[in-house]
Amino acid sequence: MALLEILKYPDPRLHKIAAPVSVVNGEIQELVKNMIQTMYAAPGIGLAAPQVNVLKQVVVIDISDSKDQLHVFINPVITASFGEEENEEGCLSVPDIYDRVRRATKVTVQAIDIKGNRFELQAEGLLAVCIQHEIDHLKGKVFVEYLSKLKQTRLRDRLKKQLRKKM
Ligand code: K1U
Ligand code: ZN
Repeated sequence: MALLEILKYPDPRLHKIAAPVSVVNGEIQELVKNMIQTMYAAPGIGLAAPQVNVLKQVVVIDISDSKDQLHVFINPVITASFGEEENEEGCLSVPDIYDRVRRATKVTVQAIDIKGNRFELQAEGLLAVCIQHEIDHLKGKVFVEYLSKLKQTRLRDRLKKQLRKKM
């Protein structure tokens, strides 16, 4: 297993669109294992393949404190959503930034698991928020894009300044 490098906003590669997985083979299973290890090590509660520069529709999520409620979603699609509420979100690609985002309260998601079997899951609370956040990553969308233009400009300027300091 290996720890993968997580791309940091405003890296333009975070805005590329991920392609569906055609077959769940050994290569995909290896990617999933590495993503799980990277998510737990970060630490985070979710990770989407484009965040580690792989343009495939693969997501891992574990919102539990005990790290024993892992979900793997390959080619996930939200087929139904209910309600709307605002919650605080963070992102491993935007370190140290947390802000409120309005999303559906409950979602139904269809996906393929690590063994290649199709499944459907109904989620609410933090799991529903995280599923929507990760599926956005597959579409090239980062949560800060829901914030006001002013906040986005300030954030980009701050991150660019930090990058310049590091060089
Ligand atoms: O996609 C990502 O970058 C992962 C992200 C998932 C997420 C968090 C909160 C709301 C929506 C989506 C994170 O994991 S950020 C880190 C985080 O939330 C966390 C880290 C350690 C312990 C508990 C939470
Ligand atoms: Zn994220």
